[in-house]
Parts: sequence; C-alpha cells; structure tokens
Amino acid sequence: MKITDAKVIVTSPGRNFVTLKITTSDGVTGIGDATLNGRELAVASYLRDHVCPLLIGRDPARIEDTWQYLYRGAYWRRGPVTMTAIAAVDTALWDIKGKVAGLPVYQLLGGRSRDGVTVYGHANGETIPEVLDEVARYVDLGYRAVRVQCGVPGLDATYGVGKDKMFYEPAETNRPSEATWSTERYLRVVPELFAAVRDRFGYDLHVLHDIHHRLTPIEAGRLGSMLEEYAPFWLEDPVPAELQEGFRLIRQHTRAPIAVGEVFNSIWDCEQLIREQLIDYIRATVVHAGGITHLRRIFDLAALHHVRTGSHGATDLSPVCMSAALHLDIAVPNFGIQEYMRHTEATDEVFPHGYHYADGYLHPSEEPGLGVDIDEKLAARYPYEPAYLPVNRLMDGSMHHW
Ligand code: EZ4
Ligand code: CO
Repeated sequence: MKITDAKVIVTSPGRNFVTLKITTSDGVTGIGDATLNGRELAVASYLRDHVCPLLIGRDPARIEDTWQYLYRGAYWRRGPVTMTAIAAVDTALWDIKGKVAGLPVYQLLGGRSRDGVTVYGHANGETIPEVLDEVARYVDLGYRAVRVQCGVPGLDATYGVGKDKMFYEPAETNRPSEATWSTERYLRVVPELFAAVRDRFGYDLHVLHDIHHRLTPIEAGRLGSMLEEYAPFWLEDPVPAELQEGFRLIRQHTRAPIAVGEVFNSIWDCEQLIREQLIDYIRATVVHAGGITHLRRIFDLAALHHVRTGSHGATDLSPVCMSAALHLDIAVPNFGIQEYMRHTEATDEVFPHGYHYADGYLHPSEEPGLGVDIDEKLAARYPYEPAYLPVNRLMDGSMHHW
C-alpha cells in the first residue's frame, strides 16, 4: 500500500480549522488536525508546498519512520509550524493504521487503562456570581472538574473570560484586539473567586485556574500560597515557560499543583520541567506537539517523573485533534485530566465524530481508526477568515512580557 494523495482542507465553520487528508492506493483515508490558531495558513502552506509532495508513494504503515523523515529531514527542527504539520501527518497515519487493522487507535496504543476520560470545562464570568452560575451549569451536566476565570475589576477585558458561555472563543477577526493588565488587581480577585467557589460547591469538585502566562515566578508563588487553602486542582501557565528553570522558584513558594504546556511543540520544551519534577501536569497536545507519536514520547517521559497528562482541548483544537487526544488519554498510565470545550454545531457537522460525553467523562469512538471524518462539501461552504488572538499590554502601554 502506498500514499496516493495528500490534501489540505481549510474551513471556517465559526472558526478556522486546517485538516490534512491522506488517501492510500487501497482507498483508505486518514485525517489529521493542522490548526495553529491565528497562524493557520502558515501550516497549510508548509504542508501543501513542502510536505504533501514528499508523502506521495510512501508506505502509510511506516508511522515512526515518516515522523523521523519529516523531523530530521527538514534540517530545521521544532517550532510550532513544523511540529503542527508533522502532527497532522502522524495523526492521519494513525487513523489509517487503525482502519487497516479494524481497531480503534487506543487498542493499538495498548488498550484501555480506564473506563472514561475525565474532562473539565470553562466557567467564565465578568463577576464572581456569574462564574458561580456557570460552575452550577457544569455541575448539573455531571462535570467533576471546572476551570474558573473571572474579570479583573478595573480592567476592560480579561483573556480567558469570553463573551460566549460553553463555546469559548478567544480569536477575533481583523486586527488583534489589545487588552490591559494589572497583576495587583488580578492577585486580589482570584483568591476571592476560589473562596466563593468552595463556599458554594464544597471540596469534591476539582477547581482549576488558568493564569495565561501573566505572572513572574515569585508572583505565581504568592498566588499559589494564597490559594492552597482552597485546594486548587492546578494553576495553569503561571509564567512564560521559555526559561524552564524559572519554575524552581514557583516550587519553592507553593504546593499548588502546576500545569503547563499548551504552547509547547516538542519534548525539549519540557524536558527540564519534567526531569526536575517542576510541574505536575503536562498540557502538550496532539496537534501542536508532533502528533500521537511524539506526544506519547512526552507522556512516557512524564510518567517516569510523577507528572500526569492534562492536554489542551480548547475550541481551536478541531474534533480531529480531540478524537486523537481521547485515544491517548484512555490508554496512557499517567493520564490526569483532559480539557474539553464544546464545538459549535456548525463545527460538529463539518467534522462528524464518534466520541461522546456522559456524566463527566468523554469516551473515544469504538470505530476503527480515530472515528472522526470531514465532510468536504460542507467544509467548502465556510471559507477561511483571518483571525488573531488578542495582544496584552500593561497599564502604562508597554507590551506585557508573556
Ligand atoms: O489560549 O486555545 O487553556 N486554554 C487556553 C486557551 C488558549 C487558546 C489558544 O489558541 O488557554 O484558551
Ligand atoms: Co490555557
């Protein structure tokens, strides 16, 4: 069997998604997510112009070899564009392997380690009472874990607090919007938010919070120590993570569990964080960290160092990525939690999928392969729309250092 076609499909059913579809000489198809929020067409070009021509004629069964060929063969290693492109190829080849074997991909990864994948959703609100109402909606739906974010008094907009509920979408069309930031005001409101959530919902619910890289290590240590009494499940992205040793300082000052990695694209972004046990959860994803093959490698390294998984799962990761993530989540020994934000109806129609939510858990599809498809005719009805993530500035107008 050989690869006979590889094509890139760009569609925007409410937001942009890039998908790679590979076809074999036996007529088997596989798909992989290649969406890089705000930089979508760079990955589309990387695939179309540089990778698809190399795939034609290759054996689709050689997943590991194809990964190494694209990673080492490019000469220019790593980076979000390259690794998202490689991820798309890798994911599509796992989909094909599953279909050829007649097995869901998780069976090829060693089979189930658990009955379901624990997920968390985002409870957002401008005010604390609004957030509490959103948490109640998730609790009513059976969720065991919720991420809480509220507006910071005195700031016009706070990243992570969307206008929509249940369908959170940070990207905006045209030019990026610009928001302002005050660490002092933020550090005052978050402990109040946690206190209110624990007061109303008790301590059985897992409560998470995303800092979106906006603090310094010592500020993060202070926030963590203030939140310890409310037993946070994790504090996510406390600081920008280019300087991995910076996390030592956070560890010295708080016992709040730390999660990081949604912007990571390779094992080298978290090698020190994991090896020195500076984090508790690794949030790298299939689509941005080199596909199932490379993410499995990261998860295995994490397992050796008491680090559990907590993959990114916002709405800019397509149902193709979510399907792949669930096959890994259900199989790996050190799974922690999976982020899950519901896609819009239009997105679900373009990407019909077999995974489903029930009682706080997601369940991967039992179909052979990943159990997700793309309706190309429908996809063609939603042309690409330029969109950007917002930019953040401090009160004096300088760019925030995140
Ligand atoms: O900022 O998905 O944990 N989730 C997040 C997301 C990310 C976006 C970036 O594309 O932080 O909202
Ligand atoms: Co995040």
